[in-house]
Amino acid sequence: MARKFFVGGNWKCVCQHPSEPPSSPNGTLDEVKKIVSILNEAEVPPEDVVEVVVSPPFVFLPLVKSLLRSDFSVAAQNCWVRRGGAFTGEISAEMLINSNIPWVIVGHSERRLLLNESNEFVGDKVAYALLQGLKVIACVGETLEQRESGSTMNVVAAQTKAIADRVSHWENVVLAYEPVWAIGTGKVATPAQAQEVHSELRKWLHDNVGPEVAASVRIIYGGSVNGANCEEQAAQPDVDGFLVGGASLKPEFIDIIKSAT
Ligand code: G2H
Repeated sequence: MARKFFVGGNWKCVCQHPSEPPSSPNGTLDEVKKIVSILNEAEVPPEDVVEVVVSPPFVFLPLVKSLLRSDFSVAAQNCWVRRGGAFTGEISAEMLINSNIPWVIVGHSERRLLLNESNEFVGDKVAYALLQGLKVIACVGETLEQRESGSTMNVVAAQTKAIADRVSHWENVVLAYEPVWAIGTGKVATPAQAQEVHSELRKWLHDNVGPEVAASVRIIYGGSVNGANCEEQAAQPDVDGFLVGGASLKPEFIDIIKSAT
């Protein structure tokens, strides 16, 4: 079953102190507009070949959505785990839907590790977001310590199981395998390392969810993807695209999108 290549740009929260020279241009309105105009002018493969979704910080989401070319889409970087209410600082799935934001990233390792989001909490969030009609980029991945102790697949399977236990329809889920040791470090997983985990994860889905889901769910790779390493990664049979952080703010994001072909 053909899986459409997926490229996500995770702009994170890279605001810098004004006294520092800018290295990541997503901190101000002007910089955001500049990134969008570069994307809008780029020549990329058509929508039926690659799905492109960018994820700016919440405050820029409506602006980016209004300015962005119509063949690209937008994602929030998080949402609240349940129905909205008295949860100061949170943004609910309902609000995203009401604002016509179609996608949300859930379970990024920065939230799992820094904000103590557990597998169960992430699973609940994925299920609730899907129920409200959002499409979800669900992130999984092991730390360096876990990889070195040989538990990569156990960790990734447990993270995926917490989602599978709560979700019965996978059409609107993209799984992002992001080894924590490769995130923002410049230390990208080798294509063989990525392929190994992606294929094991697909096998896990086959055995625990079903053959159709295993064949159709897109498993994308994230962690120091850039214009120079994307081609080789994209050539792996179980790598269905990328979730890109740092390089999604740079012109090389276009090269990463082009690696779909
Ligand atoms: C992993 C990735 C984007 P980067 O977090 O989700 O970031 O490409 O900067 O490693």
